[in-house]
Amino acid sequence: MIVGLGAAGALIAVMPEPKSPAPVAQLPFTYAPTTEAATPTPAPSPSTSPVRTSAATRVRVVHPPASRRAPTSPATTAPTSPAPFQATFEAESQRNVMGGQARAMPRDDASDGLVVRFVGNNEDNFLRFTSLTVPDTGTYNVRIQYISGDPRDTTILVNGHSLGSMTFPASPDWYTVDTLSLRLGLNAGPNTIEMRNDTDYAPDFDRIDVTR
Ligand SMILES: [Ca+2]
Repeated sequence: MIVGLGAAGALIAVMPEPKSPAPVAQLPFTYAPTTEAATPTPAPSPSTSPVRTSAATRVRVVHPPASRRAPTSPATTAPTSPAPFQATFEAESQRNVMGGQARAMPRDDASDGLVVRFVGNNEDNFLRFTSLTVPDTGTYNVRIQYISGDPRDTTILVNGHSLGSMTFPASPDWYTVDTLSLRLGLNAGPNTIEMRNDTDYAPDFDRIDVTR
């Protein structure tokens, strides 16, 4: 396997075979499946406090100290870290490409009540997110929500570059969403992420959350 970051920051990975033993451990990104079908936790706001539940319930607004407020001076140079970013991309979006038998179907537990099923088992049956737009070239947290009653392999291609095959662990059942998190290099502007398995079925895909 050859892995590296291209000039534009896109993660480049070359895997020779679609199914190799323990493929996940060989991949150059964080692999952190969780069992929660959670909605991304919004960043805490420094300007509010939790609602008090005393007899007289009220909301107290706390303003940050002057030193933490946004500077009023236009003299800003060399930011120390990129601005936080968060976006959600539904698998069933009409902007995506669902090849062959892949199609959107209802699942109560899924985001917006829909997942894309029947991805894989043939080279024609794939799902391609076409508009994962990010503000800057760099590395992002990419969390994939999916449903798969048994462990299933999927080959992921980022902007046409294959990351090789990885195994999505089994979700609790065929109706409950699970997540798999990766760290991927993306380019400023729209990116494509494609899910496929030419020889066996892949999971049902719900959505992708991209954060920084
Ligand atoms: Ca969905």
